[in-house]
Amino acid sequence: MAATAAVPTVLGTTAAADPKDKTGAGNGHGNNRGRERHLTLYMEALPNGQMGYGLEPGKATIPGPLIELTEGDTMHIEVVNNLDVAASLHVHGLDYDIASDGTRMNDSVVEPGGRRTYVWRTHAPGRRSGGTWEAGSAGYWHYHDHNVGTEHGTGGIKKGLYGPVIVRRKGDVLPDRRFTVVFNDMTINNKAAHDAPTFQAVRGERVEFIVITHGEFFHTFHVHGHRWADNRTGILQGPQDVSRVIDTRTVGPADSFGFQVVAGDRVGAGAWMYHCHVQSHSDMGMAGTFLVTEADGTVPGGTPHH
Ligand SMILES: [Cu+2]
Repeated sequence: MAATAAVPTVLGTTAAADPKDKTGAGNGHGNNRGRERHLTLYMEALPNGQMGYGLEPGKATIPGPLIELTEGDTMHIEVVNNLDVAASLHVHGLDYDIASDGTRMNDSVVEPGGRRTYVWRTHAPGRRSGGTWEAGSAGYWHYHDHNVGTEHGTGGIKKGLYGPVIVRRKGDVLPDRRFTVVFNDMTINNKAAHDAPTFQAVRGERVEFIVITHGEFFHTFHVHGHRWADNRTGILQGPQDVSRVIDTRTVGPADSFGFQVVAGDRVGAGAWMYHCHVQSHSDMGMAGTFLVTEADGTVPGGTPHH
């Protein structure tokens, strides 16, 4: 059976929580007091000239660890640069001061051998003092280097310095499994063509995909046999929810989205393909397997072959 891709996860519910619950200072409207959390990320060289983020020295992965927060949380991330080039941590979608921008322009990169703490804040939806409605931070986001190669991190991203972020809203349904798919130029998660990761689940499990694109191209994420609502979570809120139900979505560079499905729902276990649906891209190897097994581990039709 194919090995399942494993990326470390920093869960909102367990890891790295600081019991000292603070007042939510800096969270804007203050009505959603989250936790102050702390994390260390190591930027490290990987084989074949690649680079990654990891939670421990020697444990870097591509993509980097999945960092999961709940609206209101503040995450303090101390980044240790074990690379031989200056690099950084830049996040999308969250709240941060300019000192946590992770850019050369704002003097917030980490020199080789150095450390720097970046602070990410999140907030719940609410009404501004002026009366306008403000969206919350909840969503499928991502982080990446913004310095290696060029001042935009073009080289760092290409080599694998990127990772997923999920911000939950209180009360969101939690998945049994989380899978990250990053279309990076013509690779999936920087894997060689025709060697895309296999994501494995048992029929009936609630599975979450987070899909991110980097690099030079637009892609269309598609998974066989499963469909989702094109809203924040992928789950319809009820019969009044008019979100489109889709099974393919276009993602351009730095775009990200995510959704939850029930593995094999109405279609059963099987080796279900997922792939970029730009035909030449899938033909060139941007395709992998969402392997849904029965509870006993078997797969109708057998395990995938190429
Ligand atoms: Cu593509």
